[in-house]
Amino acid sequence: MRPSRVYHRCRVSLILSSTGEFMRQKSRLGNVVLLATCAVATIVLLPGTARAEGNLTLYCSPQIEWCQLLIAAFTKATGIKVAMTRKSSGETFAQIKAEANNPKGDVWWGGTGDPHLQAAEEGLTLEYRSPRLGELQEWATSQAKASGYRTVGIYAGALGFGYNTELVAKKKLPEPKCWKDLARPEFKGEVQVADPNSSGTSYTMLATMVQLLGEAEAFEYLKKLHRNVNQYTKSGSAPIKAAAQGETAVGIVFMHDAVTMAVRGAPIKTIAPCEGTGYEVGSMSIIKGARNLESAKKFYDWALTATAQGLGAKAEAYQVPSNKGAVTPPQAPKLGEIKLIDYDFVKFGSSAERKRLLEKWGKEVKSLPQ
Ligand code: S7P
Repeated sequence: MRPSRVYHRCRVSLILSSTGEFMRQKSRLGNVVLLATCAVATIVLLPGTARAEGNLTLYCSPQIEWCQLLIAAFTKATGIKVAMTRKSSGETFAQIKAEANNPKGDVWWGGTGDPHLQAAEEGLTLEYRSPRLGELQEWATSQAKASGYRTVGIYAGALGFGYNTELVAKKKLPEPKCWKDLARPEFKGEVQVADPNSSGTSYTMLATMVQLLGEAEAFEYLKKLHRNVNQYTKSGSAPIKAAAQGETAVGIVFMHDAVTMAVRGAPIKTIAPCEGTGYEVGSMSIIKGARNLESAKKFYDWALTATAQGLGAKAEAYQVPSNKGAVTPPQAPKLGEIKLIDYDFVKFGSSAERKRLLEKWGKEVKSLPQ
């Protein structure tokens, strides 16, 4: 079975945590074969009741809890066994590109839309028109049209930040409400954000600033912000997890990731920045050269259903689903009430622009002393 090739590179260390959703899933499924941890988590699920109906290798970019719930439900519905790896959006794009001559994944599910569009443009993903396209919101199908049907929107979410109210009060910091507040000298060492090379969240921030302020002013802002950043993380949601733990005052993340922390009881306030903000169209693509193409198409069609998209809330994932019939979780930030920019997905998801901005950020921002 192909996934075992993944396992031998990982040190098998534990069967994940003894708490929460995973254990509930474990008892529902009965038969969790193996969970290995290394840089990523990889799982093979063999539900007791379903007949083996094929295999699927899934590259998953959203929250691990959602990825796990999704594959368990898919296997239960179809009998198709899934080997899943969770990595951030930029990292998954880099992996698919590196594997282009010998593709190992079948479907890339979730993660910000820009690198999915870049993968489409670079011919790394396959054209597929799901019969379910008609059930989707216009913002999801326009992603499909823009890519020549090599990707499709599965959810949306606005960028923002969250802060630890207790830490901000304790340190007597002003309550941040705007992007410009995060660059103020009082916030030195108090802000955490991911590295845009690995993280789709952080690339969304970079592209948002360029669209909101114009490129020259955006880079001046990012240089000032750099002085306040205590760490550039690999994963986009890590900064808000750190804020929830009291390790940083502010985490720049998608607003729904901050909501998840608040729902779990952390003293996190979610902010839609006063100047306006960008957003993502989380996307899904079939990888060109997929070895399990039939399973890939079945997963793709299933993942667009209202039922599959309704699973997000159960995993405390509060993005807005793309199927018009799917219920938007009440906790999801209300996109209609947020000052959203008219994010140019075609431009900022293009190969040349993404490469150029990332290189420029590396040279002009990351390399500066703090
Ligand atoms: O945590 C959910 C989410 O914010 O993560 C996805 C993102 O690609 C993964 O994070 P990074 O690539 O930034 O590490 C988003 O698409 C999704 O909404």
